Amino acid sequence: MLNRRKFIERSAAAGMLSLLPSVLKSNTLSGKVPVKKQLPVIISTWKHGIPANAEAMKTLQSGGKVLDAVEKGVMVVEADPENHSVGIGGLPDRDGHVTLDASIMAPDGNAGSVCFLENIVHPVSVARLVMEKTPHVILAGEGALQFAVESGFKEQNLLTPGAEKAWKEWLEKSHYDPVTNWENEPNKYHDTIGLLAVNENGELAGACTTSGLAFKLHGRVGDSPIIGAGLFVDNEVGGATATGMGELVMKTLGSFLVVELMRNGRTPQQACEEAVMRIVKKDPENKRRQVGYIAVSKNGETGAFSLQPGFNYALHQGGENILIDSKSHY
Ligand code: SD4
Repeated sequence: MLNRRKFIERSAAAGMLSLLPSVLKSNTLSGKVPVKKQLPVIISTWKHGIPANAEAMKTLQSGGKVLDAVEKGVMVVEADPENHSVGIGGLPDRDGHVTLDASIMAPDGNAGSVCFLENIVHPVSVARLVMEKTPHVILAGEGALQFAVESGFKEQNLLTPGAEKAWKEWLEKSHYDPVTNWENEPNKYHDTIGLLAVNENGELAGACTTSGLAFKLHGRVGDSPIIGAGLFVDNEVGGATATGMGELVMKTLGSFLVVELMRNGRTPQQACEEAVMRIVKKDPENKRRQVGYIAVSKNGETGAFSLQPGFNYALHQGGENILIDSKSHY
């Protein structure tokens, strides 16, 4: 646990360290996790990040753009029907609708997203088209679906038998209380995927995609499609993405906060910790909920931090693609 005193000590130490040349700063808050500054790097949330990272790295290595890499990486998870929190197979809202949120950001600062979108397996690709082919940033619901279909996406029922069964079981009690770390239950290792990539030239992109909170109210939109909340990338600085209870992330505009803290000299690790501490300070819900951030700087340094234990992330760097347990506040 990072108590207040330790946090203040660390922050003070970090303040002094900011006076040092960056090469000396690399081991500040990393704990057991080795801090590398090596490009290219791909980092993503949860265990499903491992295959997503592999696809993203393959895309980079075969000459793809960093934007292609983040899109292709998260598409692996969107297409997996066994994953009950992203794309097809996602758990529905309480009325039985699978409604998807996704966003994407490019190195030039451009951004696109969709929210409350039904019947499309790859919302991230629709988000990319919103970014590239329209003057807008977000399309929602029926309008997003209309745009997707007109752009050539096929409609498909996303409610798999497994997800429908889970929903019907939930309906028996209809008690709504988002569970912390349910993604870590056996055979349910999944949650929102947020993925950030920096290519060999230091160009950054990010993507985030989810079916949101299981059994949410119909019409609920989470943090993932809100630029600055669930995802933010600034090619001059770095990127950040969030997972967990989106309401806490939105109220603190968490990913933007992480990137701004990095802009002001924090390492990715320090920035993630400070953004989590902002939630601890501002939101009484924090004790019962999970939020996790991951971040990467332009030079390839990474960080992660969560409210509760149990959050993990996948890091592909220096020829290894590994799952790492995040440090947490509690
Ligand atoms: C949301 N942040 O919709 C997403 C869901 C998530 O752990 O990541 N849950 O709030």
